[in-house]
Amino acid sequence: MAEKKLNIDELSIWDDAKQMLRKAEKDGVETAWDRLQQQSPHCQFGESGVCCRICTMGPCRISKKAPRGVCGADADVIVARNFGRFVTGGAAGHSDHGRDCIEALHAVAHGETADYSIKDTEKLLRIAEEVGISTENREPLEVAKDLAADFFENYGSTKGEVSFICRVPEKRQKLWAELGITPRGVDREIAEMMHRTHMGCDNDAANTMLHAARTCLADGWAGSMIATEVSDILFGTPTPRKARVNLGVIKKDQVNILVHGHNPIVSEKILEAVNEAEFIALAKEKGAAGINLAGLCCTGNELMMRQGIPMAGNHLMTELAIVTGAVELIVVDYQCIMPSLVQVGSCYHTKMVTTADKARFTGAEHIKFEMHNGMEQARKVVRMAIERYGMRDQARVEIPGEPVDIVTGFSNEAILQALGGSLDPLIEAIKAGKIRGVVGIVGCNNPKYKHDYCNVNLTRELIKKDILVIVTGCVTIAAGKAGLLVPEAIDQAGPGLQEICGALGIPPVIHMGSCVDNARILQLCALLANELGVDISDLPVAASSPEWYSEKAAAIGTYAVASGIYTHLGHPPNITGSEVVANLALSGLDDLVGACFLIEPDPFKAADLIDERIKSKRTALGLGA
Ligand code: SF4
Ligand code: MSK
Repeated sequence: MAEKKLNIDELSIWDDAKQMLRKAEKDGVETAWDRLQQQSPHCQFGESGVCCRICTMGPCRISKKAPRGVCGADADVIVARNFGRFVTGGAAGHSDHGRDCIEALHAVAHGETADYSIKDTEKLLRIAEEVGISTENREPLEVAKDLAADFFENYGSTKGEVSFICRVPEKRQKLWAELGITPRGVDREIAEMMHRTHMGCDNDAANTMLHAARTCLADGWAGSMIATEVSDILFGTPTPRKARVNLGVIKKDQVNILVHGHNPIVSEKILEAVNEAEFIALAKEKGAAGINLAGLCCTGNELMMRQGIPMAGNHLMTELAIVTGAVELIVVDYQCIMPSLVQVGSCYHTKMVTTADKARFTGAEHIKFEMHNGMEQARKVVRMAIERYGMRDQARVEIPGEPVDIVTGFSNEAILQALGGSLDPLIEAIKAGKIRGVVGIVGCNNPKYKHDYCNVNLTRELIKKDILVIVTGCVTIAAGKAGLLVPEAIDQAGPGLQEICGALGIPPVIHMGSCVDNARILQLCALLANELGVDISDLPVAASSPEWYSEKAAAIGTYAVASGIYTHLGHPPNITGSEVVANLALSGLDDLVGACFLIEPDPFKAADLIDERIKSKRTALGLGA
């Protein structure tokens, strides 16, 4: 346990979190906040990015006294290399998730699985046509074979450019070509970044940073975009629906199963299994009123967007969900799953089950999900959860609060439908200044911040300024708990946004999905730019990740900037040790790609600065500020 007692009231803005933090303290459970205290203060060399561990002549740390590593690399080279590898980790995570989705599509198309199928044939055919695959007089499964093959090729190096380059506005395509950052293939850019950052290879910081941008563009416009589109094809394109959020969705009298991670390939099967009559009967036989499935983080977002399954919490709520003492089993796929969940689970009766060979946790039970056995494995998981219900100590159960209602499911297709089939009403509202701009707030939690303080306050401030907010990833739960994801939240918006969202019956904060689904926002920006005949960087739009923590969030920020979207982060990546890299990120990129990063920890100041940027873009387009 931490040496100094934590001031729990300072750790989160939420009552459910604070109540569970008090219970964790009482139950002797260590959380991320305790461990942050143990890890503080952080190493300054690491934090500023000037620690290099790339070869065994080092590790080297750059300081005034020792301005170069053993090989002669200076702070600029070391910081750029570290940043390049950092975002490459994120691009690899999203994109490998995308590859798993293609494998599922391939298996369905080739008849290798009875457990998965194509749920949105119209989208399959539409996407196939979009990337140049003929659909005329062809069976959907034949088209699916070709689409899977095309998407697999997006990972190699033979295509020359990724398939969804066809969505990118022409001006942007030309700019990328001039800069040499057109994404060619996911694996190619990732491998090249690892090559460039080997000792004695790319020793020009700006050049390394440009390849970092290219690698992230391969994530945004290929890996993530493919993950999103294939998930829609396999599991259905989201449409608006109601759902509920916060720890109150966990049920005292039911078998509680939490899904955590990112890929719907596992969580969709778990959902099917919990609805099977045999298991509901078994749960009742064991004394439970039923089986309750709830989500965490992004696989929760995926299930909520498509199926309306409730969300128990975001990144920093994952340990606290187990602290309720009412969770029988947590089943995970990959990414953002704290290793500590095994230990927290062992303080109660909570079993952790892993499903992917690439994400195993010591102490968890491994039930490997493959294309041919998804349903069989899901049934094993659900049966295991039911069997554990009898092990629950009801005296230790404490479930805080009542769930909050939200509306979810805003895919681009759903938005277009809400607008009557064309973007014109949105464009007219932007031109008239009723919607002054659009900001995508994405991403995570980080215990270095008061949990969700920045996420919620930035969202509130922007809608007050008539800026439509789109949320994805863990910010979604924050916005939902704050009551911002329901149509009634227009009361908190400016008059223009109130009028437009009120007329459409939609919330002023729109939920668009998980962290890979930021690709939906890229596509929406491209559609708007194409419609207006401008580049993405000309639009009154911005992105933000106020409480980010992950490599993936940094990759998202980088592909947003390289796509022309001004991007706010609450704190910088580990780049402050190099003036060259920091200046490039904070201003230099604006000259190169028409957008850059803004770093501002205060959500109120950040809202003003984003507003300034939106004003300048509106003015340049000849619109009123
Ligand atoms: Fe040190 Fe250079 Fe090796 Fe990095 S690559 S550890 S700076 S010698
Ligand atoms: S899960 S990357 S904490 S959004 Fe996608 Fe949440 Fe950030 Fe992970």
